[in-house]
Amino acid sequence: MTIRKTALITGIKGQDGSYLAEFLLSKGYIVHGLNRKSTSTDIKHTNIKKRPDAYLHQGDLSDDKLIKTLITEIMPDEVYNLAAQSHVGSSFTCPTYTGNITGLGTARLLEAIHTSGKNIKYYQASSSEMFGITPPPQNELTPLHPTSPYACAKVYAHYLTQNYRESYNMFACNGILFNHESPRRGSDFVTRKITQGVASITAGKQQEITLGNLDVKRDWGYSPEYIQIMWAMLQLDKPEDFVIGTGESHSIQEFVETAFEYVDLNWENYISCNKNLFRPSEVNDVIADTRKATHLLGWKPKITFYDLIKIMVDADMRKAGLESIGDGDELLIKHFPDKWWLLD
Ligand code: GDR
Repeated sequence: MTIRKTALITGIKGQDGSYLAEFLLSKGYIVHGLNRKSTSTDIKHTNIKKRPDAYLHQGDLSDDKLIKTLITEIMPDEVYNLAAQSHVGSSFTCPTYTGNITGLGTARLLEAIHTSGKNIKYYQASSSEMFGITPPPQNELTPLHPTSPYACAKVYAHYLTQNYRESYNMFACNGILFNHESPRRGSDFVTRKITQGVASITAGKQQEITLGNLDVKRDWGYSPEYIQIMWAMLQLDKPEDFVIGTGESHSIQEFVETAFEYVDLNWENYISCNKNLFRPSEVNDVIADTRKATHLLGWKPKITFYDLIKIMVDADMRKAGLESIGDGDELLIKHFPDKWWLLD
């Protein structure tokens, strides 16, 4: 008889958390998830809730007692720490909250795991934001130079994960993930704000999209691919840190141009810029150097920048009550015939 594994996912209602839950359930895991009351993303997590092997717990990473209780009562085999105050722009207006959840929340989890006495494998959602102004390409050895309270909190969590690994021989990995998006991305992140706006403009329900800095560049991939590599890291023989991305960057303007082109509109008629949406300091460009992940994990992303935009626009067209253009859905079926998540 095979023994079923149990996983605890913090941030289970977020984009990555919901995909990861579905992925682990499809692999036969029992999944516990922590989610905070106010999660605002429009995730259809009902598919998680309805599953007999999935359990949702309400609360957040500021609650020491809850974290300890969850770890000691569930005694999971694997913990995926995906919860965070994850909006970089907002971290400038709520730095202490960001530090408490994104930084100290990690300390609470690691300590609860350490004192549980069980060999629990731990995945920490580290971020390309930690590289800040250090020029691309960036890999596991690139110096960190964070440029936001969010990134500073992530740097603390990143080093603490390494520290618990080295001090207590814990199986703890940092996945330094570059931007990864999907139709489940919250609409306060730039990609979804654009694709939702494009669909809404096409439906005649919106006149324009107001954005901040269009010149900055990001290395954007597709979230369902990224959560599978989180799991793969915890299946290795020894814990390591990995950079995960696509290896190419594009500007916000290129994203805008491509999304409008897909629905046959000229972006210049629909975009306005507002300086108030600029951040006090920026990460100008990031490009993942993923040679280590390719070598040790077989990492090779299938969905390109252009595919990602098609998938996201198509999903938002459907949500706006329109016919999707079509290529996006075809791409998903082609690349993921054994698709374990629902089409959004
Ligand atoms: P990011 O994602 O900060 O890279 O962090 P986001 O989509 O918020 O911003 C990307 C870039 O777009 C510029 N931008 C705008 N951003 C938003 N949100 N809204 C706008 O209107 C807008 N206009 C321009 C931003 O200035 C920025 O440069 C994401 C998060 O998921 C983090 O939690 C994660 O760690 C990193 O990706 C990797």
